Amino acid sequence: MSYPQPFVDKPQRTDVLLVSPWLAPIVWEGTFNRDILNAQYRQKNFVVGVATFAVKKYVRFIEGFLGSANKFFLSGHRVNFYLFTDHPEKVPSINLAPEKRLFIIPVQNYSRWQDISMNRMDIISNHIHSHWRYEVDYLYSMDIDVQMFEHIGVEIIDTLVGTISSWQYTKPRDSNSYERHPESRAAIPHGEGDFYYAASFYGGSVSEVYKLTTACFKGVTEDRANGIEAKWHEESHLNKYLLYHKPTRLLSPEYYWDEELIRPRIIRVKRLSSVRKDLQELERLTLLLGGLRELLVPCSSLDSLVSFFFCREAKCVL
Ligand code: UD2
Repeated sequence: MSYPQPFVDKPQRTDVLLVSPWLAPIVWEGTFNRDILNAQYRQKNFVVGVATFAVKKYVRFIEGFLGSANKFFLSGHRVNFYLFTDHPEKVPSINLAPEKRLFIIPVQNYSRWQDISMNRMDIISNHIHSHWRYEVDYLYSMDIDVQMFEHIGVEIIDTLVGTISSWQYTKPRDSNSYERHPESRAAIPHGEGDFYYAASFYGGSVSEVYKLTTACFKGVTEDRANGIEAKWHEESHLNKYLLYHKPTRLLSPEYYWDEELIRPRIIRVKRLSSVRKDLQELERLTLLLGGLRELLVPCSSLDSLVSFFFCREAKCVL
C-alpha cells in the first residue's frame, strides 16, 4: 500500500489537540489515513454492535438514522444494529448492506423522556451480559435523533471511547455542565474535569462498556433512592465515570455536531449531527406551555423558538 510517509517533525494538524494528557488520541479529520486503518482492522474480522433506542415519538428518526448509518457507519465492516423500540411494527424496512444486520428488540416506554434516556444504561448492561458479549467485540451506544453525513470508520474503535461534546469543547471545566452537587453520585468536585462528554455516542470493547453502563446505572439508582436526579441524567454519570476511568480514545466534536451550532473552522467535517425536532412538536409544546409564555420573551423568531424549546437549557427549565 502506498501512502505519504509520516514525519515526527510534521504534525498533521497544529490547530487542535491531538493527544490527551493521558496519551489517548483525539480523532480529527486530517489526522489519520482510513486505508491504513481499514487494512489493519480487516485482519481482525471484528463485529461491532450499535445500541440505539426509538421509543414513543422517536420512531420517526429510525429511517434517517439507519439509512445514513448503513451508508456511512463502518462501511464495509460487520455491524449489528440493536434497535430498542416500543413500536416494532413501525420500523421501516431498509435494505442494509450484506455485512450489516438489524435486530429489533421490544422495550417498554416510560412517561418521562429522562427515564427513557437514563434506563438505556441498564438495558445495555443487561443485554451485554445476556447476549452481546457472545455476539460482538465492540459496542457503541448512539442517540437515534441523528444523521450521518460522512464516513465514521474504524478510527472510532478502541477499548473505551468518549465523544467530546460540541456544546462545551472550549469551555473551562468550571463552566461545563458537570453535576457539581456533592449529594449526587454523578458529582465531580470543583476544579476537576477533563472534557465534557456527550452521552449520545460512546462505546468501546464489550467488557469496558459493560463496566461503564453498570457503574453509571448504579449511580442513577442510588441517586433515585435518595430522591436525586443528576443535572444531565445518565450523561452526568457518564462524565463522572470517564473522568476516573480515562477513555483510551476521544472522538472530536465532528462525531456529534449539534445542528444548533455554527461550525467553526477547526471542525472540518460534520460526520454525525443531531436532527432538529420539528415544528409540529413545537406547536404542541407551545400549547402545553401556555402558562410559561414569559420564558419565550427572549426568543424573537420562530427559528429561535424552535432552538429554545429543544435546547438542553429549555429542557432543564421545563
Ligand atoms: C442529551 C444527550 C442524550 C442523553 C440526554 C439525557 C447529547 C447530544 N445527547 O440529549 O444522550 O444523555 O441528554 O439528558 O449529549 N429517547 C427515545 N424516546 C424519547 C426520548 C429519548 O427513544 O421520548 C432516546 C432516543 O434514542 C434519543 C435518546 O433517548 O436519541 C436521548 O434523548 P434526547 O435526544 O431527547 O436527549 P437530548 O437531546 O437532550
